[in-house]
Amino acid sequence: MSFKTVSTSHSKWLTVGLLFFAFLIGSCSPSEPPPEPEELTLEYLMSLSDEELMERDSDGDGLSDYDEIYIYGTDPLNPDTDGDGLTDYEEIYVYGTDPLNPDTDGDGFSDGQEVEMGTDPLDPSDPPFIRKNELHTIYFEPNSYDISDEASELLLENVEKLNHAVEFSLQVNGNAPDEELALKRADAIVAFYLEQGISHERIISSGIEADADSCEENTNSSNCKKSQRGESVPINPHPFAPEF
Ligand SMILES: [Ca+2]
Ligand SMILES: [Ca+2]
Ligand SMILES: [Ca+2]
Ligand SMILES: [Ca+2]
Repeated sequence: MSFKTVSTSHSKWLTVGLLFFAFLIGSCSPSEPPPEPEELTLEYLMSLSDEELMERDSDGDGLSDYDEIYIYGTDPLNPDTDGDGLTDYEEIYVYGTDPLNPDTDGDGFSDGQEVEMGTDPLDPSDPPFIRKNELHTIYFEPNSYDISDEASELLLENVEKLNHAVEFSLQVNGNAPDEELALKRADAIVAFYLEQGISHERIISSGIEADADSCEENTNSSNCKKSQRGESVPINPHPFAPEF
């Protein structure tokens, strides 16, 4: 009976001693990381060892925290650092684009948009693009629908752009104080494009009746000039337009 009591008291002391020893080791250990916070921060990740960072992929994009922080300079807590729709991993290992630049080739379409469109995110001339005001507008003499030599040259430049950006179609607008003349002007421009080999399917045309009073006071006024114009407006075939 008495032997049993002594034994219990011994084991009690042994347990206390072991716990104290464990506490000492624990509190003295310099390499123990702070507990993982509920919301990960870069600060917390920076407190981890290289080995630990190499084993972690906090944002699940396929790149280790170590590679993101020390090799690529990307955000280890954001799978798409530059916000262009492609993950950091895809940019580095699949498309060869810059994970820190949303538009690697600088053509105005983001890397993600280019992948979606099937164009080359590393080639600024792909897709060939005609910007909104890039096609020339021509002007007619009052009451005429003849295309002047000067206007022909401008239209030829338009043809060149349309031949380069073959996926583009265009809207031709003839303007005139009366509808009949407006339509004739539109038709004249369309005929010019057809002669130059632009396919009929690519052209939509309309005649627009412009302000009939605009030329009465002054045939040189900007309003009068506007009513004598023939516009060629490019129609973007892509689901996106460039940023600039
Ligand atoms: Ca990662
Ligand atoms: Ca990205
Ligand atoms: Ca681009
Ligand atoms: Ca491109």
